[in-house]
Amino acid sequence: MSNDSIIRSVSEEDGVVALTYRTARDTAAPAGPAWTIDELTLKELESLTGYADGQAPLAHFDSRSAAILCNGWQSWSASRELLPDERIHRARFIPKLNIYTDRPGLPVERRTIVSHFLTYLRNNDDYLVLVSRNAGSPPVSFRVDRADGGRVQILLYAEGQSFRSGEPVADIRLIRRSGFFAVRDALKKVFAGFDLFSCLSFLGAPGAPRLVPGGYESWYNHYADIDEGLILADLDGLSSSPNLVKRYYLDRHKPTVFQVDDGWETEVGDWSVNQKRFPRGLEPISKAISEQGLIPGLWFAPFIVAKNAPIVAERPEWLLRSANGSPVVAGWMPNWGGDFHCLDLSRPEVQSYVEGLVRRAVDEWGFRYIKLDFLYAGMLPGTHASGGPAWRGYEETLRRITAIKRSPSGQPVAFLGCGAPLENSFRYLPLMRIGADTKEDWDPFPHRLLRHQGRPSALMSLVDTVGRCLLDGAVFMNDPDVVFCRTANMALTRTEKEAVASGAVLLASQIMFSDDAAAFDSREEAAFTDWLIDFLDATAGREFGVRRLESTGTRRSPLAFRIFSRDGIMHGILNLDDSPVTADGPWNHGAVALLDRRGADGAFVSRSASLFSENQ
Ligand code: 9PG
Repeated sequence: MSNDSIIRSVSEEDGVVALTYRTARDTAAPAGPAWTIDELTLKELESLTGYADGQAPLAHFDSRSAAILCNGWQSWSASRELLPDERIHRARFIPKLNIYTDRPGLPVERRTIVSHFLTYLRNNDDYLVLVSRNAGSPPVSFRVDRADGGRVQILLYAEGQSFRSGEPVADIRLIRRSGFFAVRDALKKVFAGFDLFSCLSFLGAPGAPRLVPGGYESWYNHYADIDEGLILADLDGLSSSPNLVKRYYLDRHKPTVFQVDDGWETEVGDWSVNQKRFPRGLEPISKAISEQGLIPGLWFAPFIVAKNAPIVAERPEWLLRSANGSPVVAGWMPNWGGDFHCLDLSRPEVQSYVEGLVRRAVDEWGFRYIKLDFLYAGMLPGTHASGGPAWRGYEETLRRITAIKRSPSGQPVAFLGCGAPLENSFRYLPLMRIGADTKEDWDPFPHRLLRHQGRPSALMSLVDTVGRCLLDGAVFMNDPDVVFCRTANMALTRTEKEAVASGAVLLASQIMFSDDAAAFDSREEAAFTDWLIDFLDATAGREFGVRRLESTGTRRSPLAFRIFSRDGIMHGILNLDDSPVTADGPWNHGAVALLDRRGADGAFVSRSASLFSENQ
């Protein structure tokens, strides 16, 4: 133990080791964003897992060569395994973009790997996992150092928090397992006590083996440029053309979401309805959606405030401020007037205000699926008026919002988290965006040049979908962001669209769609929609795992992955690399292709997905 104010105790259940930390005396978290409560060598971690299984000695982990998971702080922060020569970049030229993705005070580092909530070391199929079973405590970060045989520091973001003697501080679970599904099963067990998913069951088809919420959202085609006419036209379009939502959800009588995204509000921070765009308000919109048999959904970013929003002048004391009294900069968005700010969620009156916004949307406007976005801004450091650590106001606010469980007529309400710090959110927002925004373009300039992890990009979004796949169904119902079928306003090739759809269908849980269904293009779009529905049906009810493709001796390891079903019947390759990759697998031994994107040379083409089945 590196810290004498903290006591670690070790126990073991079902082959999972619990490292529980308590204070040895009354203790205040030190000033600053990171409190190191423990440091363990890889050797110590391995010997702790000697409890597990009690069987033949397990393979040793080599910190120099292992793949190590770097799980980003919030939904949009990059999440991927890193090989020894790999790292995650921070944004350059516009450093403010890093506010979106950094854990405050603990950005991604060059020398070590900083992973939040969850990390693992992986050698081939063997995993050594560390995860924080957070039941209401400071968020945990793992700083993993490959040097000197390997070392893991456990860091808390607890600034401002005081602990009584003996109070729990952190509960870390250590899991050593062979195989993707064994790890996910262990995670499921660790988090089972929270009963995370029953509140979402109304979004799934009754009796279906898997919960696959889905439907339409307005962002990824019109972006913020929406109004009543356009939203109602998209709504009508859904039932009038043979689009994905109609054929896979509506025609099969599955619960279907229709979510209005950013653009309805007067201004970010002024959550009145934009009168120019929605002169009749939003009630007629939600009514029309409900009458078509869909679940009306609405976007909010309730913790952030644009500079010009009236609340800045009306309630200056509600803004979170830094030590010098100026409002904390919560991010930068040119369309919102540049820098924007955030609310001080430690104030009960701010909590009531935010809760009231959501209550109005549910009780008066009629929405039952609420996308809560830019949530990271609720955990920024600042001079919180009621004192205490940032996570506490954040959780209390989420608790109050998500206590809204029913509409006035008694129908259930669901929440989707987005841009959210994962660890302090899962107990409130089990339906969660787990990656950067996707885009109708693979990885466009100039954003790629900026190296912003959270840039809207089909590639970045897919990398995160892979990186967080282990959490899907264990801690979150993962929302991978939308799939695209359309051909208008589309820079993705057919093969790239297949890769986007395969990531969503096989490696995550929600299937949303933003296409303009009224403009359905009968030839190409119908062909793609046909393929996607066949693909959904062929893979339905199966659980899939993913693993980085082993290096083939090239200079650089390709950004490519093996995909495999739990029943061992389906195998494929997701090649996100810009070069083709070769790999051996059942496709070389008679398996039937569901999707085959091998070139004439037998290599899997760049930016593609392929899937094969051994079921004749
Ligand atoms: C609406 C959008 C959509 C989208 C959300 C969120 O890191 N960034 O710069 C960044 C900015 C915006 C953003 C995501 C990342 O988009 O994810 O689905 O709702 O807001 O404004």
